[in-house]
Amino acid sequence: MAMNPPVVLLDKQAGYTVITLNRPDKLNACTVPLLEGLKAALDSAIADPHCRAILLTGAGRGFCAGQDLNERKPVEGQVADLGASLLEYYNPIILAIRQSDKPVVCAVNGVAAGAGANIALACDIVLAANTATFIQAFARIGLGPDAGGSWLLPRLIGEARARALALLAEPISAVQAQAWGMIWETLESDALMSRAHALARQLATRPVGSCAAIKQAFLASPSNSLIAQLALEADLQRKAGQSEDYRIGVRAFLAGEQPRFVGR
Ligand code: LHQ
Repeated sequence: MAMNPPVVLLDKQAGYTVITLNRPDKLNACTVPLLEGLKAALDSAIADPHCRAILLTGAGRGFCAGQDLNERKPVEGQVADLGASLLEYYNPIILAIRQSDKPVVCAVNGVAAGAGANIALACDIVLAANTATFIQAFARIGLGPDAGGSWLLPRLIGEARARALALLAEPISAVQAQAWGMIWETLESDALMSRAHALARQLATRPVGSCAAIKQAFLASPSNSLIAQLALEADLQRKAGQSEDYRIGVRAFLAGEQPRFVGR
């Protein structure tokens, strides 16, 4: 009997891990196995001491079309609990990306819709093919924003644009998304993956304490006062300043050499 290919692929490279959503015929729409596979892949990369950066992408012509609507078809006489689905599957994925100390690069290879768009936007550095589009598709099917969209978007592009994107549910091009500061960079499709791998490799050589301090500081910043954030920065810097990588970085700078960080 032919085996179905895994719906999430995990590929360990030197220093970083590539996670690929793999339902290309359905634009990597999220079924329960895909969501479970993505969470398990993230957990495994986060726990892997050899992994210092994560690269997330999609197979085929789409990045992720959001929830697979076949799996969440309203059924006459039954009350579906989409909130439970968010609590069980989507929210832990967004939190894993944001709360991990490891940088997550997202290579948006094609359309990113609904929760699929917001999974991409939760990542630390988002690259996209210049053919890709982002769609806050929720209002097209009678839903509100989820997977962190109503938190992420206003912070990335400001409230006026975020509200209009959510209410109109129209696609915006990756080029427009970059111009608005929603993502880091757009590239020709055939250059996307080599650039994404290069970035992940570069991040994998960074001192892990720096990445952790950066991610923890940015995670806390939206809900902190300046006073609280200054105190947090001092705490994080105290810890970073005691690391072996700090000693290596400063010694290399003063000697005019390239640092070779050891990851502690
Ligand atoms: C799909 C999907 C899809 C199933 C493409 N489902 N098959 C909701 C509920 C529960 C809890 C949590 O959160 C959420 C949040 C959400 O994510 S709601 C938003 C769900 N996503 C959408 O509404 C987007 C629906 N898809 C589209 O609008 C289009 O497919 C886009 C604009 C993404 C791409 O359009 P095209 O490039 O024209 O491709 P296509 O429509 O022909 O799709 C290709 C195939 O993928 C097709 O299957 P088929 O067997 O006919 O070739 C589609 O049915 C399938 N597909 N999205 N979400």
